[in-house]
Amino acid sequence: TTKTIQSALISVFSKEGLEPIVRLLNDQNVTLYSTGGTEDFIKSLGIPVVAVEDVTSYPSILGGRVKTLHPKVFGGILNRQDNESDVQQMEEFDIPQIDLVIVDLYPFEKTVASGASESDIIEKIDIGGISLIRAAAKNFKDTAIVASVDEYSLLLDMITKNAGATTLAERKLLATKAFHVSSHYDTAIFNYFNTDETVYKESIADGQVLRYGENPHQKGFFFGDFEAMFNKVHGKELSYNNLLDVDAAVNLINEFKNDGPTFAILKHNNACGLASRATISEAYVAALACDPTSAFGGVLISNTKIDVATANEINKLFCEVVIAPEYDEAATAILQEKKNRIILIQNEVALPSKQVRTCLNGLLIQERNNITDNKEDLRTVTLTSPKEQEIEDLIFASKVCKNTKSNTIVFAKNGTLISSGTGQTSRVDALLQAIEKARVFGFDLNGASMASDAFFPFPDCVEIAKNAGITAVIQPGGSIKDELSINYCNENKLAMVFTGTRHFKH
Ligand code: 93A
Repeated sequence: TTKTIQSALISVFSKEGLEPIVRLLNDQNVTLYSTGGTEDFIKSLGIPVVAVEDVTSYPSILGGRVKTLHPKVFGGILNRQDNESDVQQMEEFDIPQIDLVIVDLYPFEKTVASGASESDIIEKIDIGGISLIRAAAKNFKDTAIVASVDEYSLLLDMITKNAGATTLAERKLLATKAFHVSSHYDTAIFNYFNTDETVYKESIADGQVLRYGENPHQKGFFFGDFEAMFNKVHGKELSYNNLLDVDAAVNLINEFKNDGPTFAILKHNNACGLASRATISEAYVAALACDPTSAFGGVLISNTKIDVATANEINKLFCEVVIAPEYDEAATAILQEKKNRIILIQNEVALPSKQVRTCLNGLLIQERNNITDNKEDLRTVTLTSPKEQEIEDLIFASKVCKNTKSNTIVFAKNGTLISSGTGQTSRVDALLQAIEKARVFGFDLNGASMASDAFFPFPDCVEIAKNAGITAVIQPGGSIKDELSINYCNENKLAMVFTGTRHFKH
């Protein structure tokens, strides 16, 4: 699989950086083939080079539009050296073997950016070069491709290291980089033509055109396989905002996959109700009690089958979406009474391991937050240890925290979300919001547990929490001022555990 380079076709727009490569190849007695301007450049270095025209017996025609596009060139690149008929045809048609292709494409993007005229831009759509790249990359088993100046140093390394030879793995790596170049190039051309997003809708045949985006004046699209994740049983079309809430709901309920019956209610991507109980109808009632005001128009999700009792309770509420892994037949019938209500059956489908969002003029990509805090991760840092029920509640609250916009503070008690502060610019604000919400909905915070998505830089949060009735705290820890919060807890008999894992969500 290691191949010694004996011949190379070089066709580059920019001649920069080419000299050392050409010299090295020449030192290794590689036969060089080249196109007009590149040929002149190589000749000017005093290095022998064969004109492509001499291989094809054709001149460059149509003002250079057709110079390398010829069976003798592409045959030399695309032939399979372990294929008998290929080998025989190479001989029959007198096709020279080409082991290495070096291309630097016409600078399409630069030409567009320069404000050139349409006809100048069109001339800068490289046809022969892109074909050379794709052909050589396709035949990486036999041919090496360098599709960009950026890969010159890599090529130099490869051929100096191996005395003019490339390995299969190296050629495959070069091919991967080459397809990156060619796909980027064609995307740039597409974007230039698609000025008014003319073919946007058609080009997302696999995607879904939404009624609109976040607001009615914004267009919106969904790329994904909704049907793989859900069976839609009933209801109107999902909106952009519905999809975001459904995503948040699925992520949240997945944390409770292995727990008993658990029901969550979400609004604006955050939980406004969540409870685990012996039955799903009890869980629903407890979840709704957390914040019945916010629940109006919310997205509901259950980790288990929805029965008739639960459906009857849900039916009293105006809600946008109901999601569950299963429904009793009669329960579906009840939920369907509201014409627009969206009813989804959630299938067991893994979510992508990476999360993507736009950032400035590019993308931010990150791994999904795959850590769910569990009992084994907890390190008690205070003299007082959390009681058994508190440990359950701390884990429960931490799972909600992880799935709530930062900064966030979550209160939980007896498997029930009591209240939370969500998406605040300060942690104290999140805490005060949670306390106020608990008060408004008539909850007693005495003996409740508190979770924070990130550490406390000051002891103010534990102090305010303590005064509100909180008895146990879960947080990642890791502030240089952790001791201040720990000391306060010790002086006031609060239990606090560290998880070591921060759960920011922005
Ligand atoms: O106009 S093309 O699309 N037609 C071709 O057959 C062709 N072959 C190579 N442009 C073509 N090229 C491009 O010419 C290469 O991608 C490179 O950018 C440029 C090198 O031309 P020269 O060697 O004449 O400077």
